Amino acid sequence: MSLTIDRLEEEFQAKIDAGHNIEPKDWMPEKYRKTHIRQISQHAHSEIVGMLPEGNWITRAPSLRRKVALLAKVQDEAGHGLYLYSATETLGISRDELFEQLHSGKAKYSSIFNYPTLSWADIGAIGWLVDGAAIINQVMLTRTSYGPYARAMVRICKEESFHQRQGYEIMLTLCRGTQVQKDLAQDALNRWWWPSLMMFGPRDADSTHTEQSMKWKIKRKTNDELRQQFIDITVPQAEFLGLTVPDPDLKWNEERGHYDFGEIDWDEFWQVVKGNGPCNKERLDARRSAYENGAWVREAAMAYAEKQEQKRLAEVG
Ligand code: FAQ
Repeated sequence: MSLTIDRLEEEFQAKIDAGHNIEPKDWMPEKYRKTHIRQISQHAHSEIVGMLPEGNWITRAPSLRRKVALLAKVQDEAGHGLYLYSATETLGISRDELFEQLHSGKAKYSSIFNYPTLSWADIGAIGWLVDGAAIINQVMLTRTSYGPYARAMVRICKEESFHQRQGYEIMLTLCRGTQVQKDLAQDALNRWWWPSLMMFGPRDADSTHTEQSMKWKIKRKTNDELRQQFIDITVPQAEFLGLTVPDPDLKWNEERGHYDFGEIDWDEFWQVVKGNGPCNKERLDARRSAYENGAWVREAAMAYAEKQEQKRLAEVG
């Protein structure tokens, strides 16, 4: 038995090394399946929890144009959640189980969504920095080894790049506006910069899953590599806006060809991951109550689907 598993694992690894995708009905090691359930469902949860900080500003957007764009963006995040929950279900876990894991606090979602959105400029900063960080992480995931995840990521990345431009345009407008508007933009950058760097996860040296995930081509780049890539791209964008990145140690390193940057507050990161961030409780309460209040919609949809199926069966005879 163990010989057979060893052989299957060898063949599995060879398939990945040769650059082939793994599909739902293919044999896969149990750990590969579980790693994907963990990562894709955390990603799905992040998308739907991520709707909350931005949803907070829909009714207060400064113009109809901004309101329409923000509504569309938040709706896109719901769509991303749907694709990702569907991709997770191909691994043999039900939607109900996934929601139970989120609502009970067992499943994680991205630390970034546990911070509050205090001003309209935060909507600009989220689009620019949070979607910007998400794209850098997710472009890599369009080539991840699990087929349904990789395919979902292609469309998600296209939409995220539109979101990033939407955010940057808000920042640009504020920075070209009055001093008060520019101050709002700077304040938003000050509060969102470090949490955005934390989105990429712990340092490589402290990452539990990176080594195995790189071997299985779930991840194509490490947390630290992606974080550096994000900083190198984003610092010139901040300079173009005329804003100051809140890191006194940030400096271009000619020799490395990258920016050097200051120490991230890892204690804050782990506190937020463990549920002690500024908005963790509020976010989970909002998700739980949305789920409970939506029970009648799910029941009605299921009853309708059942009725349609009975009708179809009666017609077939
Ligand atoms: N927050 O060993 P690693 C978005 C956990 S979507 C919370 O390095 P891994 C769109 C990690 O789960 C944003 N927990 O883990 C949007 C693990 O704990 P576990 C979400 C974190 O998986 C924009 C432990 O730490 N994106 O923004 C975080 O190899 C605007 C050790 O870490 C994705 O989910 C964190 N930041 O690498 C929506 C992308 N980082 O599970 C609305 C897919 C780490 O053993 C508005 N995910 N942890 O208990 C990934 O690429 C990876 O899962 C990483 C973490 C890179 C996030």
